Amino acid sequence: MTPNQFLSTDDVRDRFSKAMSALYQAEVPQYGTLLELVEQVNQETLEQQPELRRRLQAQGELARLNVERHGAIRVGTAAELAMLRRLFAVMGMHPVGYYDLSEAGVPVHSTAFRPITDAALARNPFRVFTSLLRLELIDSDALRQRAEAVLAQRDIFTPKVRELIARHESQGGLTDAEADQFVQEALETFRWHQDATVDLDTYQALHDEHRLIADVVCFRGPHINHLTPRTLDIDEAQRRMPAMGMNPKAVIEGPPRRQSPILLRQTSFKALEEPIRFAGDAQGTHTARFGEIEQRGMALTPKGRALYDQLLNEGRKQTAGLDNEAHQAVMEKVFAAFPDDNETMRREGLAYFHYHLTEQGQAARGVTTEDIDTLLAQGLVEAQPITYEDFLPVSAAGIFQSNLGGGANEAYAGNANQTAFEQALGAPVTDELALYAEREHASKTQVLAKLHASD
Ligand code: OOG
Ligand code: NI
Repeated sequence: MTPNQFLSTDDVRDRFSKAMSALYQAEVPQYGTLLELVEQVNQETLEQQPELRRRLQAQGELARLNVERHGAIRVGTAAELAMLRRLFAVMGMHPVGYYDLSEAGVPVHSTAFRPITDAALARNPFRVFTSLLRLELIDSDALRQRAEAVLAQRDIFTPKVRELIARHESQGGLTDAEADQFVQEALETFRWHQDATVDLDTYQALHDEHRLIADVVCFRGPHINHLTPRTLDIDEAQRRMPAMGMNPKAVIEGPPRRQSPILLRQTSFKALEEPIRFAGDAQGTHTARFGEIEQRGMALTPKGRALYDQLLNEGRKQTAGLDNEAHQAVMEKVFAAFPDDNETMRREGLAYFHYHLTEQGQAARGVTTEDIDTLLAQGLVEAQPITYEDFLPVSAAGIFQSNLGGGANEAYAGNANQTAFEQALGAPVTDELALYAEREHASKTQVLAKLHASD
């Protein structure tokens, strides 16, 4: 069989993300309402801001807007994480970034599985924030061993999906029919299970250590715990949530509202309390799943990110306990120190940009200058901000905590261990900043090559 008889990994991902969205809508009806709300706000925003529409169109982001989602799961063992890496690879999703949540009192560390090339991101940027439970952070030997024993009993993958992953690896892809089967079988890993694998006492003991531990250990699989659409106006979406029956968390995480949005702003609504049948037939409830929305802005360079982190920390000292309106007002004041127009941010090296030729640039021949700034000034080249495709550890901690009822344990802090995470994963994670830098660099090289060509 020749490689072109295989479906592209981008198509497999697109099918899977749509199937996942349908599954989650069936499992959590409020997610369907959330999608409607986001779509409505996005439509209105695009109508009110033709300039934004033009920009998104030019960046190739308008087309992906309606398919754009991220999800999150949490797994319990190195073997589960390593197998997930192979499963996501079938869909062209690779581990990017390392997030240490122990700092925020949550006993996990994480990566994001996502597409990495310009073309794959434009097609469907589906991402899954994936956390690995850190049982080594549990103090009690007895409880840790109990959790390990429970996890050792389960297989979160169907035999068929294991077979299809191996086939993808050996033959270099999946056919159309195999891809459909893969999507159905892979979905089984992410599905919700009403039956716990443990009795109520075990659940309670793990829950008392940390709610997250019970969530990871006590079920047959790592149920998808949220699926997040991308909104163009998160302030407006948050405002409208209560009227649609959703109770948003107190504040929008991340940077404040800006002319030139940076990184990522996020808000979520509380987890649902769901009925569970425990081993031995006891009835109880568990809360795990929630709703979230996000607004994405531009990716920052290490210099821009350092400024963001510094201002975020300053802001956080002044915002404890404030409601969203007051919180945002403080953040806006603090972030006045962060330049808020694309050109200044580009010149100062605060954000990443994608360079392309203008119409005039496309007609030009034999240009000799190598200097991008000169070419921009001459109108031959245009710079567009590169969208941030990743996550933010402080925001993620806020999302975890608001949905875990504030369950933070300071004893977990100070335990970043990227090496251990990569060992469990069976591969290094890609540095997200290096990826943006590469994409910026490649666009520059391409533009210069075209302008220098003499024919
Ligand atoms: C993941 C929380 C982090 C985000 O968007 O930052 C996250 C989880 O609760 O498993 O999804
Ligand atoms: Ni999320």
